[in-house]
Amino acid sequence: MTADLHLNSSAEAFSGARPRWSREEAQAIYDLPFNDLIFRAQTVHRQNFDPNRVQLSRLLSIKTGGCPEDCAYCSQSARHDSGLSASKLMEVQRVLAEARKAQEAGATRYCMGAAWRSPKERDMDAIVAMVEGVKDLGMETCMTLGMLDLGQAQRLKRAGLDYYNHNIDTSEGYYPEIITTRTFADRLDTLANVRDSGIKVCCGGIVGMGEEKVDRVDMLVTLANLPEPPDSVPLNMLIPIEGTPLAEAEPIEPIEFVRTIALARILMPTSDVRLSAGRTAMSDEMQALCFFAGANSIFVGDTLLTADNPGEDKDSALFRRLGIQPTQRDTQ
Ligand code: SAM
Ligand code: DTB
Ligand code: SF4
Repeated sequence: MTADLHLNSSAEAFSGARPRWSREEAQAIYDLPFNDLIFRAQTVHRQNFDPNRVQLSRLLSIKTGGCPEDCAYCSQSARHDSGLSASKLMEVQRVLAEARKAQEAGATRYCMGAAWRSPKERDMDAIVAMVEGVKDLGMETCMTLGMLDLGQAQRLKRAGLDYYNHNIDTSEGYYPEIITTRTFADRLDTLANVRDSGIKVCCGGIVGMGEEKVDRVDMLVTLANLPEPPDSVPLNMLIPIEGTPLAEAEPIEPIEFVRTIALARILMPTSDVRLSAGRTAMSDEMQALCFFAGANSIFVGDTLLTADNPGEDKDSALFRRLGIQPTQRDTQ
């Protein structure tokens, strides 16, 4: 590793200690001949996971639309005209009824998302009740509510929250092209609050937003060099949404997406790597390659937060063809 590594924010995020990966090392892995890259990723994957098991998470939008942030990809920003109507925070009992259905369909983790810059104090009691209720069902709980301060993170931890999702979304260099209402450093602060409160970190990003290859590599190096690599790394392929600034973004070339998954697996050997948004636009063969490259988790169900997802019939047919079984997990 060389001194110029320290140009990368990931080095700073690593609190002055030696970063685990340099951009140069990561770039060299990303650029390997495809067969060498996938072989290496699959080897690392087998050292840490059952290669024929994939964990199932289910999402629910508990508060949709009307978000004050300006994330260029998002259907829920009040600044874009995506045609989505905004809703209030969902009733706790409705959330729990949806979680029960997801559990019956095989999901082991329930991830609740709100279109907020950050949670308001007046919403915390309901949020806490949702976490406690889903936990009582015996599912792992995850929330994604925007920025959190340490006190909010500690309160969610006390309620029994297992994971908090907060993505860096892209490289530090490309970030200002995508979001201007909160900084990359703000994101790292929230991740630190989540980590310091003892909640597991779920953090990843989006591929296919017009970024360069180097941005995909930098994003993964930042994640791998956090004080601890995220427990869960969702990798989303942009779902282009009409009315957003990225509606016409050039789709990512499938092999480039698979390379991104493989690099994530190699840089973060023990993290769950989730093949997240964008699966409706992927062929079965592309998804099979993503699993071969080390993805070991997906979102199930026919919607994500607001956008379409393949749904149970398609996913069980794909799993049958590939001989993949859903992971059974005990919650702690
Ligand atoms: N409002 C919260 C926040 O941004 O922190 C939580 C919800 S937000 C929708 C969660 C993540 O979903 C984003 O950070 C982004 O990575 C991903 N996402 C949102 N819209 C997407 C799209 N159109 N295509 C792919 N990924 C998307
Ligand atoms: C993540 O990285 N992907 C999920 C989850 N974290 C919250 C969200 C995907 C959202 C896709 C667009 C939508 O449904 O609106
Ligand atoms: Fe709001 Fe989250 Fe969408 Fe950004 S990604 S506009 S913060 S809901």
